[in-house]
Amino acid sequence: MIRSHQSHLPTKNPSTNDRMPEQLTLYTAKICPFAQRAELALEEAKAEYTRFEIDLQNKPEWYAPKVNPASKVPAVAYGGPKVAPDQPSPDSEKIAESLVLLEFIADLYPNSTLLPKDPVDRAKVRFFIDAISTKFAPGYIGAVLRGESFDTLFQGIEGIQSLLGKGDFAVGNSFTNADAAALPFIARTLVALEHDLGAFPAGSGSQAFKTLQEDPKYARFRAYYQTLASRESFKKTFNEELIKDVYGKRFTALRAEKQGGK
Ligand SMILES: N[C@@H](CCC(=O)N[C@@H](CS)C(=O)NCC(=O)O)C(=O)O
Repeated sequence: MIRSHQSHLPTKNPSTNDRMPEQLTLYTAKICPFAQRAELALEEAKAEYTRFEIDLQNKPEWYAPKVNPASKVPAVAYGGPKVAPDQPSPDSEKIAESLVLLEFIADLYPNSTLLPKDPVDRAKVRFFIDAISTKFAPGYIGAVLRGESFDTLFQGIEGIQSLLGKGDFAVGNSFTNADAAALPFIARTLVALEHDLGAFPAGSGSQAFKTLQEDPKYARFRAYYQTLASRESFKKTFNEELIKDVYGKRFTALRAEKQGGK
């Protein structure tokens, strides 16, 4: 049967008039900060979904042609018949890109706190996400993944701090998409620095971690991270041991190569 586009519109719950989400399969990978964004939003929205881990080192041959032509995680198959995740149906909608998915999940679950109702607060959520994309994430990529100066990372952290309001979260007193966009990058940065696992010279990660832990200048950032890290959604979607293991192997090999090349 050919499924018409119209039939992808969610049905409505007759008592509340809310849209009832259809089946949702998330293609994800524990190591990936972009993918964890979508997992956090789904958990916070208390969504029903099927999680499918993609091995990024050995991606299934059906993944790009049938789910995401860009061959990246996260991606979602939404609607259509309930099928095994490794046999995606052509009748489900395929949606990719972490920030698009955050908006999509908030749209599916309008009663969650992911996107506030107030237009100003919604703009603040989006502005915060923009700061993560343009300031914080480049700092993490530069310092941790490429071994560049820590300056951009510290500037990114100060940038985040300057946007935090009086509430415990990025915007107000509830977990929003701003937090979902930020947390995976902050968590990976802190694990990399604490365990001195990065493309930076040995010892400099630990030093940067000490500064972040002890300098009163970063107290607000520390409190913000504590609030987010204590969420059940985070505990369920973050595997610190795996991150340590993967970063450990990757950066120990890189340092050995650099030493050998001296
Ligand atoms: N802009 C994308 C980036 C997603 C991305 O780069 N994902 C990486 C893993 S963290 C990936 O799937 N890379 C493909 C690969 O490793 O082959 C998003 O926000 O979703």
